[in-house]
Amino acid sequence: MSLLFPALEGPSEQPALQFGDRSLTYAELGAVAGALAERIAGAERVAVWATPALETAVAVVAALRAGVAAVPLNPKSGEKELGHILSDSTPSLVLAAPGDELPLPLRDLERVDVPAALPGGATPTPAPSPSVGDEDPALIVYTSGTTGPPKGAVIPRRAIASTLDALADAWQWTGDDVLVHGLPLFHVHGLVLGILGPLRRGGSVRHLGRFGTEGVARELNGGATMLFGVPTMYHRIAQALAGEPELAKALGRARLLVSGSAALPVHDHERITAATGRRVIERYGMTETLMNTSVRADGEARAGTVGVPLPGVELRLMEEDGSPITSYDSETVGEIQVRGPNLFTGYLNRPDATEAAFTADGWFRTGDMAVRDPDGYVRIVGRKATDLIKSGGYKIGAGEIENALLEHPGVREAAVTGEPDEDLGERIVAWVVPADPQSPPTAEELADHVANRLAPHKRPRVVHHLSALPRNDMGKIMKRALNRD
Ligand code: MCA
Ligand code: AMP
Repeated sequence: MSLLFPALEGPSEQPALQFGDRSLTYAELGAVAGALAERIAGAERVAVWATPALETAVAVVAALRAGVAAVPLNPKSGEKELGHILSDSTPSLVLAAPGDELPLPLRDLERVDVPAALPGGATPTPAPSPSVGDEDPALIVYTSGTTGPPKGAVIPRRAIASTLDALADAWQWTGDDVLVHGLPLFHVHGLVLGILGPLRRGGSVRHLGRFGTEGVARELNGGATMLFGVPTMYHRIAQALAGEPELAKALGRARLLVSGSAALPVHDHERITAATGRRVIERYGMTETLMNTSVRADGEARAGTVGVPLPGVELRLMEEDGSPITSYDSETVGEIQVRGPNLFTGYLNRPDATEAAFTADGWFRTGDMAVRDPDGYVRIVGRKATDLIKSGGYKIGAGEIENALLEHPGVREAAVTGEPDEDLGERIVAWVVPADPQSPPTAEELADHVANRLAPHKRPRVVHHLSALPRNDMGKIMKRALNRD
C-alpha cells in the first residue's frame, strides 16, 4: 500500500490541524490516530459523527490508517436520512467526540470515543496496516440523486491520492501552505480537499468551526495562505468587503482563493477582484469523481470557467446521441464525461445505479453540460437533470424532498423545484396541494418537517399552495408550468 500521509511517519513538530484553540502537530496526530487505528482495525466500515471538530479529522485519519472505510455522517441529519444511511452502509462502530450526544438510530451501534490528545503526551506512531490496497474503499460519501434516497459513493484510496496530487500540481500546493476553511466535514469538498489535502502535502489546515468573514480575515492575516469555499461563502465575502477593510487586506495577501461545488457568479468574482486585487479560481468536481478540472495557479484566472482537466483526468463533451464534440468554439454544448484514477468505484449496494452512471466504454456521465473555449478551458452552462438543486453548494434531489413532504399529513400532493437565489445559488421551492385547503400547513411547519426528517439544508425556503398540480395527459407533473400565478 502506498502511504496516503507520508508526513505522519516522522516525529514532526509541524502543525497539522487546528480547530479553534485546539491543535495537533504531525507527531501528535500520528500518535493519536495510530492508537485509534489499532482500536478499530479489523472493522469493515465505521461511521464518523462528522461535526466540524478536531475529532472528525482524527477519526477519518485513523480509519484510513487502519484500512477501514469511513462513512461520514452529517450531524444535522434527520431521522429518515440517518436511518437510510445506517441501514445501507451497516457500519459496525460509530466514532464520535467524547460528550457528543448521538441520536437514537446510532445508539444501537458500538461507540468509540475519539481522543483529541493522548494522555501523557505523544508516543511513537504505530505503523499503518500493511494489508490495505490502493483500490480498497477509503470513504463512503452519501450524495443525492434526482429521485429516491441518497446513494453511497464508494471512494477508493487511489482516488483520494490521485486527486490530491493532481491539485498539488495545478495549485503548486506544498507543505508550506496553510489552508483556512469553514466547510462541513461530511462531504468531499470540506473533508477530502479541506482536511486530507493539507495532510497529504505535510501542510496545515485551520478550520473555522463555522464559516464567517471575521474568521477568514483573522486566519489569512495570521499567516494562512489558501482559502477554500463554496460560492455562497464567496458571495458573503463579496458583500462584506466594503465594510470590513481587514477582510480585503487578508484576501489580498492570500496565495490562492479557490471556489467550488457550484458556479461562482461573475459579479462576485469581479467584486472580490476589485476590492482585493486577487482573483478567485474555480475547480470542478463531484462526489463520484473527486476533482476533474481547475484553473491552474500558473494559468489565466478566467471568471465563469472551471479551467482545464487536471493531470490524469480525461474529459470529453458528448452530444445527446453519444457522439463526441470535437470543437473548442465556446458554443457547442455537450455533457461532460470523465475517466481517470480520480473516479469512485461505484454506489454501495446499487449495481443498477453504478451501471447507469457509466457509458459502455467506461466513461462517467456527470450530467453537467458545458462548452470548451479554444484553449481548452471548460465552461459549465447547465445540468441535464432539472430535478437536482444546488443550494449553498449542497446537491439536493427534488424527489427526496417531495417524498418527505408527502409524509406530512397536511400534504396531498407536492412538487419541488429550484429557483435562483443570490446567496444560495438556488433555493428550494415547494409546491403543495394541501389535504385540507381550509387549513393548509404553514411554510414553517413544512420546513421543520423536512429539516427534521432529512437535513436542515434540504428544507424548502419558499412554499406555494395550489389547488392542483399541473399535469400532462399521462398524469406527469409539468414542473415547467409551475409559477406564482
Ligand atoms: C435553520 N436551521 C434549522 C432550521 N432552519 N434547523 C432545524 N430546522 C429548521 N427548520 C439551522 C441550520 O441547521 C443551521 O444551523 C442554521 O439554522 C442556518 O441554516 P442554513 O440557513 O441552512 O445555513 P446557511 O447559513 O444558509 O449556510 C450557508 C453555508 C452552507 C454555510 C454556505 O450552505 C454550507 O456550509 N455549504 C457547504 C456545502 C458543501 O460543503 N458542499 C460540498 C458538496 P447552524 O447555524 O448551527 O449550522 S459538493 C462536493 O463535495 C463536490 C465534490 C464539490 O465540487 O465540491
Ligand atoms: P456533489 O454531487 O455534491 O458532489 O456536486 C457535484 C456537482 O456540483 C457537479 O456535478 C456540478 O454540477 C457542481 N459543481 C461543482 N463544482 C462546480 C463549479 N466550480 N462550477 C459549477 N458547478 C460545479
